[in-house]
Order: sequence, then C-alpha cells, then structure tokens
Amino acid sequence: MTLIVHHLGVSQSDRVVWLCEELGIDYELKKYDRSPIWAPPEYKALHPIGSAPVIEDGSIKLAESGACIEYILQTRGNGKLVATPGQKDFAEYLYWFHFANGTLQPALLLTLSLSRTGLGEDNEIVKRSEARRKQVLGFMDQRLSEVPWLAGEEFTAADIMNVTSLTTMRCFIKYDLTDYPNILAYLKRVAARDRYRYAMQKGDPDLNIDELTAAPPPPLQKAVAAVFQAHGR
Ligand SMILES: N[C@@H](CCC(=O)N[C@@H](CS)C(=O)NCC(=O)O)C(=O)O
Repeated sequence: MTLIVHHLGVSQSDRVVWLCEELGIDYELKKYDRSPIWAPPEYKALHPIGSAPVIEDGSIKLAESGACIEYILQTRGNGKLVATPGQKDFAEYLYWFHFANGTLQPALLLTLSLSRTGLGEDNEIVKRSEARRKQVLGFMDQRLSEVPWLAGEEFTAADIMNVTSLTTMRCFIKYDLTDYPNILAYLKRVAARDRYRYAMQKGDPDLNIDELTAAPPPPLQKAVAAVFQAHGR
C-alpha cells in the first residue's frame, strides 16, 4: 500500500516529507498551496481538523504531525531514526520529540498571536511571552552546545519534529536567533543533510534553506511574503 502524504506548502507537514526521504520509503506526495494564508478547501476537506499534515495509508487517514511521524516510523521505519528502551538516549529522544509540539511550537505561536494584537512591548503578557520564548530557545541552545543532535549523538525523528519551528515557521513568526549560536550551527548541520535538501526541494522549493540566518526575515517564501503584504501583516 502506497503511503500518501498530503503536504501543505510552507507548513509543519514538511516534517513528514523529510521523514519519508530520510527513511527512503515509497510514498506519494500530494502538494497543496496555501489559499491565501490558510489551507485550501480541498485540504480542509481531508480531515475534520483541517490542518496539515494529513497522511493516508489504505483506509487509514491520520492528522497531527507527531502521530503521523510515529505511525510512519512504526509501520515503515525498521527501527531507524528512533531510540528505544534500553538505549542510552531513549529518555532524551522522547523528551525532545515531544518538546517540539508540546513546548517549542506553543511558545512560538504565542509570539505570533500576540504580534497580531497590537499590544506593545511593555504589555505584561507580551513580556511574559517574550521571556518564555527566550527560555525555550535558550534551553534548546544549551542542549545543542552539548550534543550534535537533540537526542544525543545520532540524528533522530526528534530533530525532524523540531526543525520546522526553526525554519519554515519563521516565515510566519519573526524571531531572531542571534543569541543562539548553537541552534544556528545545528541548522547548518541540518541544511547539509542531503535528504533534508532533497525533501525541501520536493516539498517547498521556494524556501531558501541556504539562508537559515539569525536575523528575521528568515527564509521567506516569496509567495507567502506577497500574501502577507497584501493583507497588511
Ligand atoms: N499540532 C498540529 C498543528 C497543525 C497545524 O496547525 N498546521 C498548520 C500548518 S503549520 C495548518 O494546517 N495551517 C493551515 C490552516 O489551518 O488552514 C500538528 O502538528 O499537526
């Protein structure tokens, strides 16, 4: 049964495309453009939750990136890109895998939401959100000063879960990485991976992964930039 990956351009579903490429498995990629910012109606129709990613495997249709990634790892991964009980990095692997959608992405989304409210830098909630984002990125930077990959010495699915928040999501959430040299060095290691480059070329060819720089704007997709400009954002 061929796995179908429904990929929404410039979205967290790049995690799934990247995983499939790292595993070297057969899959069919279906690409959708944003319309203009959100997922188009045909994407929304795929699953009641209406957000990317969505995968299909025969009669199974699954959303939520963490679930999609685990599903693919368990059904087609052959033990690759994971750490298992008894292995040295098991606990760190679990922690960083879940850190992506449990801690990092919520901290960034709060920054994004507050930036649209018009509340100033002096606002207490804005200050708290800023402090939280710095704490979360600082912690990640500290981790990456100790090990090359989030789970430890080996590249794993925990990296695939987290990277999109540091790359693709920066098209929407503008934050600076100057204070996080270890994250920047990590992104260079990521961008040097052939399978990552290939996946991004296939899924989001307009994203310039060679410009994963500290300062915003980050690798901004031209089409998305134009839409944001048109909406005065
Ligand atoms: N926690 C969910 C978040 C899914 C999500 O919000 N996806 C965004 C893309 S980054 C989306 O589909 N946005 C377009 C829309 O909601 O129309 C996951 O990891 O799958």
